[in-house]
Amino acid sequence: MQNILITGACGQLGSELTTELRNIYGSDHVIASDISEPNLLIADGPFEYLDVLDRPRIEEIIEKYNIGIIYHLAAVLSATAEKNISQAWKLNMDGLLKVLDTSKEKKLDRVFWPSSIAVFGPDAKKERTPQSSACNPTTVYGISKLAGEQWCSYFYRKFGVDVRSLRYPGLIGYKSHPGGGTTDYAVDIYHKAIKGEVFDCFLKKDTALPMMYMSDAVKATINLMQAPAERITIRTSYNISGFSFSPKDITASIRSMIPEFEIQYNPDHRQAIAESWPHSIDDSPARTDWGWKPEYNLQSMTEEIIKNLPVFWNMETA
Ligand code: AKB
Repeated sequence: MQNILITGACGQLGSELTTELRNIYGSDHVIASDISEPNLLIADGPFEYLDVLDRPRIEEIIEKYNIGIIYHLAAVLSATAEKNISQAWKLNMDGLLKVLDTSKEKKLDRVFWPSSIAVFGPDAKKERTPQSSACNPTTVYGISKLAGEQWCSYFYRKFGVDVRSLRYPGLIGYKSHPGGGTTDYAVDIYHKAIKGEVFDCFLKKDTALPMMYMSDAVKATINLMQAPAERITIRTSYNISGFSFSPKDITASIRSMIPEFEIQYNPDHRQAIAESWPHSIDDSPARTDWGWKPEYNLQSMTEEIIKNLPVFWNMETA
């Protein structure tokens, strides 16, 4: 069997995707890699230190483990990217190019790379943004994701690299922590609410953004990667949608379970990033091509997180 390599496996998506892929294919077949120490979720299987800018090291790991599939997740997210433009560009672009070129040279079976709703800029349609709406991003992160999509399409057309991609909305989970995104508030808010603390929100109360519960994001990623190649008609990146909400909406959802929860609003530089993005996404091609359908909505996600986050904290400290 060919094995799977995940870069950026200690990140928010990487940790939960590694766990699920190990459930499906067996721990020994899924190699987690990152520049950070493995966290609790991914500590039960093979782990390699990997800086994705180090191409010889990527090749060494591919050979050592007979890697056939890469999930290349290592990236700098939107808010952090605005603070360090060149480092974000280098990691997001050079990292992707090294993975794509190595995949071509080593004739890997398949590659996954995450894009984002950040490819859309202020002139895209705001509601139910279609797959082909104007992509004129105004953030470094968005520019890197848009360029990355074109590189994926190029490597597919020119060299036949079977690279597949999703434009993730904000991802929300309780088992792992986000780092440096504009949608991160929607994870932190649950931590504060359960601890009984006031939440200081860096977005305005009516700023609606597309979001998705992490188990839906993991399911979408694996479904896309398992789909027969002939079902994949989009080789840049697929729109996918879960649900949309504003800080005001998530507050109401949390208050349905924790009525005393308090929030205050102090918008910062991330407000401008959020305002440049769509409010909601039309994901018709993903539904038609490979059967995408989310399971969670805002309320079912809130209920699951509020029930399980304290249990997870106990496991972390045990
Ligand atoms: C971010 O906020 O940067 C990410 C994203 C929407 O891609 N969560």
